[in-house]
Amino acid sequence: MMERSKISRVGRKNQVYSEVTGARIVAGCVCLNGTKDKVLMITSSAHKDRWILPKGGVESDEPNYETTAQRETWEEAGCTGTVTQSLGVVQDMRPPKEWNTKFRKQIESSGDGDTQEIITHPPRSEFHFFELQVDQIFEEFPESNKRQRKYFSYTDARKELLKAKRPELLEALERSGIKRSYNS
Ligand code: 5FA
Repeated sequence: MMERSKISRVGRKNQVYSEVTGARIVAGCVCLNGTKDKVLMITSSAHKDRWILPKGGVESDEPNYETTAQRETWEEAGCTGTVTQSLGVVQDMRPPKEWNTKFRKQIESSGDGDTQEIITHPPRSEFHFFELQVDQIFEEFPESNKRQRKYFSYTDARKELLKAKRPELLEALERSGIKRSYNS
């Protein structure tokens, strides 16, 4: 039984980072309704008009990513349920903040066709996603006065994640078993 705390864990003190790439390790859930044709989304706290999926930083005292994913889903979306499958890892591959516009343009135009120079960078974050079948939705939860929450069809969720420029969250949704309707 998952413990439903009254407040969110805050701060980055116990945040876990990848030993290999230095990426911040994050876990979250694709929360599906009973008929698997809707996904529960929340608004981002940084951009209140953008809809995203519940997720957050893995902390060093947590036993596994599934526990973090369910904790974050409770704190941010106020729902509990059963994890039905792991959706693997998706990454935030935005270029590092230190790469200024001029440098990025140089990289994009580098290479003469034959010898394309490949310049890579590590991911900023790695997201471990799980599919969760929603059992219960609560009115009051730690971030209920900070976020909006709503169910979306696959088509509408896809639109929102494209609008929010979150390809990694869209990839997690695509890997889930959400039903895609043929006529929309
Ligand atoms: N962030 C912003 N844009 C991103 C992108 N396109 N790809 C990947 N990561 C991106 O912002 C949360 C964090 O995600 C920010 O630190 C930002 O650098 C990064 P958000 O995803 O818009 O969600 P939020 O504003 O609701 O943030 P919180 O839930 O409060 O924070 P976290 O998701 O970091 O989780 P936590 O604080 O609960 O551990």
